[in-house]
Amino acid sequence: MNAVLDLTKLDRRFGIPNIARVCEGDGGLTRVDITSPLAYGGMYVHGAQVTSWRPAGSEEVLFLSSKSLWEEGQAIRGGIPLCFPWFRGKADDPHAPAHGFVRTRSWQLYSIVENNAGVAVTMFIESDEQTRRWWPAEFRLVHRVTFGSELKLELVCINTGKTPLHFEEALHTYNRIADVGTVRLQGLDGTRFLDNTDSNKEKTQLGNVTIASQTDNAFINTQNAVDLLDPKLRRRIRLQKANSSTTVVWNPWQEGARGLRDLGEGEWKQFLCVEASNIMGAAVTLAPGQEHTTSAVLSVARL
Ligand code: TA6
Repeated sequence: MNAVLDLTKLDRRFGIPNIARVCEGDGGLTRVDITSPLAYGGMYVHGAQVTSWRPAGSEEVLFLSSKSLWEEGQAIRGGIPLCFPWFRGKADDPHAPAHGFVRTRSWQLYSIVENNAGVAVTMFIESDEQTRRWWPAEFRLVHRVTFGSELKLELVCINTGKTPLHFEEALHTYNRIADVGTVRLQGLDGTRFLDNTDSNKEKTQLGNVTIASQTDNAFINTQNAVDLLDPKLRRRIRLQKANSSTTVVWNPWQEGARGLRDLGEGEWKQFLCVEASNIMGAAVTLAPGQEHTTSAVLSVARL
């Protein structure tokens, strides 16, 4: 009964009639649903994770696995997971959760505001005894997402401690596509990348990125916008970013998908992750009291 009461209280406090409501999502997890004239969308309090964005006149832009787990301690497979304060494994602790600990924690809902750009949902998480177990740092992390004709994501990290913070971060976006073997990614021609399928060897991208096998590339020293062209869905998904020096491109292909129990049969073909990030040599250092905002804007257009 308490859970229902809590949801009713949250919806009464934050909901906007016919525009935004706080409701029970998959697995009983709390979700904010957006139903505005500019866009429909969904964002879970679990991991402050966007799971859906459908601008008016378009189809769903984000991929969500049919086999995703919906429980504390597990990341939702799809949408836009937040990786913080490390990316992939933690260098000094093989037992630490992959991609950090914020995508598997409940955040706090701070505000839902309708503005000219759409509906802005803000959630935050702060350091506590759980986070200190993995990372002895004091921080506040704010995720502000504006659901409109574009999807704007802002991830703000504030160093609330007395010592410098050093962290990696990624907006791990799962773009929904028809068939990964037919798409191409424009905007990274000539860019250096670290190939995680080849011991992170440094290589140079020649022309568009196309996917014909397991791909896990961290493009470095790039602030470029990139266009994901999908001939079958006849659309282009554009990622523009700010204060992000790396762009990760990932698809597990068939062999990598075998190890993902939370991915439906054959669903590896239906997404390509393109991630605004600051990882490896581009990790961020913040002095006490300083803050850093990484932002990304997704937009779609017909091909
Ligand atoms: O972003 C690419 C990547 O780091 C890959 O190496 C792969 O591990 C992927 O993230 C998915 O990670 P996850 O922990 O969500 O299964």
